[in-house]
Amino acid sequence: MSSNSFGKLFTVTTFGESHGPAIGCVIDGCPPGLELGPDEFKRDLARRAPGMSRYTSQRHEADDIEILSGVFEGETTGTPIALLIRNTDARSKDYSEIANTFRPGHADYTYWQKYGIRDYRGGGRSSARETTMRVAAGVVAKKWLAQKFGIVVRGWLAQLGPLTPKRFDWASVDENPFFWPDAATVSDLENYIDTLRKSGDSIGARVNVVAENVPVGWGEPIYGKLDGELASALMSINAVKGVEIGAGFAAVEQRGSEHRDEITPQGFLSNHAGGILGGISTGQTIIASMALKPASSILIPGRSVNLAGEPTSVRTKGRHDPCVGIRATPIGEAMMALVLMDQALRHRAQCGDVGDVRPRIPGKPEKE
Ligand code: EPS
Repeated sequence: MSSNSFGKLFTVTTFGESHGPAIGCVIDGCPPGLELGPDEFKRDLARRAPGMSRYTSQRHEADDIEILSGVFEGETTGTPIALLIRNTDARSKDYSEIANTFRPGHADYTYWQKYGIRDYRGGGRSSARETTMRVAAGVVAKKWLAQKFGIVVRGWLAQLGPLTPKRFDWASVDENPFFWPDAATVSDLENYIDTLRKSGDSIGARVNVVAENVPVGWGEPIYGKLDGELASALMSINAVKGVEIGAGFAAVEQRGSEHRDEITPQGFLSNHAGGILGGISTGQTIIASMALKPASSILIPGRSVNLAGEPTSVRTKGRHDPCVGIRATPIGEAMMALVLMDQALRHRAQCGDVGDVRPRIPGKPEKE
């Protein structure tokens, strides 16, 4: 009932609070024999971590993974993999002023109403700190998907407030702290965030995530559709307010003759479907996009009420992100990988004996 677990055959349960002693997860259902060591988590955890550039929260977490179980002599054993990260840089006094009130636009209010008790330190369980463990679990899923199928899951920042990239180059994405695909306009983002930070405000963003080389056939109609589970997984990321698959909301203005992806023996001619038809992967690139709201922890005072329901004004001090979208790319990738890993195992369980059905249309070439 409490919904801290995710997946059906490859399940991930996360636990912990932002200012508690540690955060962690338990991954169950991972196939045995996958080589795994603590160092493999470092890259993705560092890509997501706060304090890695001056454009994000200045909390400095080591994010060192301890593997507590499920790995023996460097390989997964098929038993639950428990991962732990100790919190090392929580500064709870920043939150003393909001202990008795609610940040407008934050989960402070709804957690309080639902549970009748709230860990206000760093937002407790509602903090984006929890996404660290999604990224950690995603490392395992990404590795298995890459080894088994050559699947590559990767993403980029597609919009920051009013700014959009003018060019697209995968090489640039890894070379700046924004995951921005256009090296020539990175300085626009830097200037924008510097000015925004001085004003004490925050801004929204769009992050795109793709999975290449996904085989045809993954996804379970009707209630386990691949796009349905992907949308749910991406929407479960803190601050996400919208998810699109393929053409997404642009489909509203498209004609059927334009939206449909025509098929030739050489491949599909377009990919408005985002690589999913009827909830099942087509073999094309899976394309998802998510909208992240501007964070509510800002220095500009806003009206709220205190625990007694009396009017008050809230201004959030501390080490906050002016744009949570800047750090969201690895989180989106992780959620995409977790959904795919779970669906891959489920497909193997039910349909592993089906074999090749003709005609099989190559995923490429396609225009995306
Ligand atoms: C967060 C608020 C900040 C961020 C935190 C997410 O927490 P604090 O005020 O304790 O510094 O630093 O991000 C992380 C700690 C992290 O690992 O991503 C929030 O309200 O979501």
